[in-house]
Amino acid sequence: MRRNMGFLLSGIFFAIWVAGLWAPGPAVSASIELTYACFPPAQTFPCVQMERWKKEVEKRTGGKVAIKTFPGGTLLGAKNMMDGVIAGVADIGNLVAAYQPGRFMVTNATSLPFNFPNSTVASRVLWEFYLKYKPKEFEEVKVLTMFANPPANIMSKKPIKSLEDIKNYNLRASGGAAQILKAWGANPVGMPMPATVEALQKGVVQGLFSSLEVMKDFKFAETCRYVTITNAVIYPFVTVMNKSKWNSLPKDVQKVLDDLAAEHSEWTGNYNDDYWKEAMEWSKKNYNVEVIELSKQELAKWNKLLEPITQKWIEKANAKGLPGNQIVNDIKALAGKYSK
Ligand code: DTR
Repeated sequence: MRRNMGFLLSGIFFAIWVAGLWAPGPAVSASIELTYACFPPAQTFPCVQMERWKKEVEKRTGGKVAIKTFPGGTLLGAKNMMDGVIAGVADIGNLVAAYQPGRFMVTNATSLPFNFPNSTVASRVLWEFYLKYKPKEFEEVKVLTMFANPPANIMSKKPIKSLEDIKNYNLRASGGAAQILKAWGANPVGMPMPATVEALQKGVVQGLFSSLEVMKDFKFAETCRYVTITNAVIYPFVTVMNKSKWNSLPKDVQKVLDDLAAEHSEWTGNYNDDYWKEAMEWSKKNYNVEVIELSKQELAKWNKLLEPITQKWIEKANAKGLPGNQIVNDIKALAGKYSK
């Protein structure tokens, strides 16, 4: 009886296994396959938005397009994303413009200290600003969408409550954000986000300046038990596509990607604005992280120190033949429009 049962069960398992092999594939097999590279680890928001974008494109093209995603810098890293996409190493890539300040000067105007209230507003501003200026810096690629992280704050090993506390303190930041730290008297150390994990462990830096979701996603809460709220600046993220790959796509597919651009920018903003709060709850619960709010007078002192940064950028832009004043005024006007 037992033996018969044994035979019966193995028969059932065998049948399931065979059926698995014969299981029909997806109704439509994709005729266009695209690769998409993202530099930080899979759990971080740049990769979360990548997976959402992939899903939407595959759905909206009825399965005609399939996207193979490469999180964690497995295809291209933070600093070679743009060149890698131009060269066709990946068809699509997501980059942080602030990691190459000189190369993306117009787009990086959005990472001047404008005090955007959140990621959604900053993302919408960024996309509309791009559509208006279509800056030359992206001439060699097709820009698929743009979005911003939530405003940056200080995460540190010691409490920072005043300009005295931040003086000569080694903090990691990149691009425009580094200038902000400098203006406050800190010692900015530039590197892309993934390199920060080791730099903190080795003591090369004592903290970092970025949006707070990284407290959970990179487990910075383990080493940085203090957060000082400054909300000074965002970093612009750009999704770019190889131009000849874009030109080879059928018109209906191009339309799906174009129609998704603004909506996806806003989706990412909303996701970010919810997620950083969850990450901070996690950080407080697991690591007792203390959040420091500067007094109004103290914050006014900090903000005052940032004023020359925008002025300097305008002069530099003008010297390059760019409409510096107009760019800054447009960003401020868009921020006002979307903050309402
Ligand atoms: N603030 C930028 C960009 C950034 C914010 N969160 C993440 C997560 C993963 C990669 C980059 C970023 C920065 O500090 O680099």
